Amino acid sequence: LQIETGLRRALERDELSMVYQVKVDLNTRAVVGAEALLRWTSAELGQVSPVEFVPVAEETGLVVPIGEWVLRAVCKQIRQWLDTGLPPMRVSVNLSARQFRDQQLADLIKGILRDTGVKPDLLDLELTESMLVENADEAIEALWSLKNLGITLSIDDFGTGYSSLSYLKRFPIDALKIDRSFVMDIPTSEDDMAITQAIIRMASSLGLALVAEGVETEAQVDFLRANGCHLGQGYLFSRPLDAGAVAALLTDRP
Ligand code: G
Ligand code: G
Ligand code: MN
Ligand code: NA
Repeated sequence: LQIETGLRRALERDELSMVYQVKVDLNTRAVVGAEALLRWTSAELGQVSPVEFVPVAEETGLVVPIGEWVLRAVCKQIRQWLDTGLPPMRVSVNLSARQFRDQQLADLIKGILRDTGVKPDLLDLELTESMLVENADEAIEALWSLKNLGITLSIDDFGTGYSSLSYLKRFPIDALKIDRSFVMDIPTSEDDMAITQAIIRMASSLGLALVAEGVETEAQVDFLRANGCHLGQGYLFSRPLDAGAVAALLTDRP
């Protein structure tokens, strides 16, 4: 209840902010994009993790105005990075199930892109498998309405849900993100390595880009590269950073 009450006021009190975690090319370590992650610093509760408040936002419907704030904040940030002369970088936004089911989502995003003057190919949306399998035909329609804007679509936490191969083929998606739970125990868990290899082969045969999540060690990088996964994200490369730190990171690199 405390979370709900606080969350209702979070927007007007300006308690929400975004941090960004980069995605890198595992071969060159060049930054190829970033994932936007929401942060809430509550006056009463202090830092609250999205793991705690996103489900509450989802249940109460607050995720709709909050999700709109996130999309706008991220596009404004992309605009600002471009205006300061940084090279264009695609940013991924995590979408909640409720936002995805909202018929107005595509129009909302179209308006935000127009208002901020951000080209659609600089925006990516991360969805989860469970959002897609529940009502596959409706999901495909919703995916196309987003895809037709010119943005890209990724499946987050891949491997933890129940996507069948045939569904994956029907969805107009661009990328999969291998869930951190499979990456974590490389190179000790034979099972996780086998699953990771299977996901890499599948993504490759479906022509999908692939990002490994939660990369923390060089041994994981070696395994992923050797098996054909060329993009990664994780604490080994960078923790989530505020917008200024991201700009510094991009500027520091030759
Ligand atoms: O790194 P972090 O603790 O921020 O992420 C925890 C979880 O919260 C992840 O599952 C992430 O996808 C989710 N999350 C982070 N930011 C957002 C957001 O803006 N919207 C939604 N719906 N989920 C988010
Ligand atoms: O569900 P989603 O993949 O969006 O979750 C992103 C979450 O994963 C965020 O909470 C982020 O801080 C966390 N995260 C990102 N990289 C790493 C990592 O290398 N190790 C661990 N343990 N968590 C990570
Ligand atoms: Mn994500
Ligand atoms: Na993820």
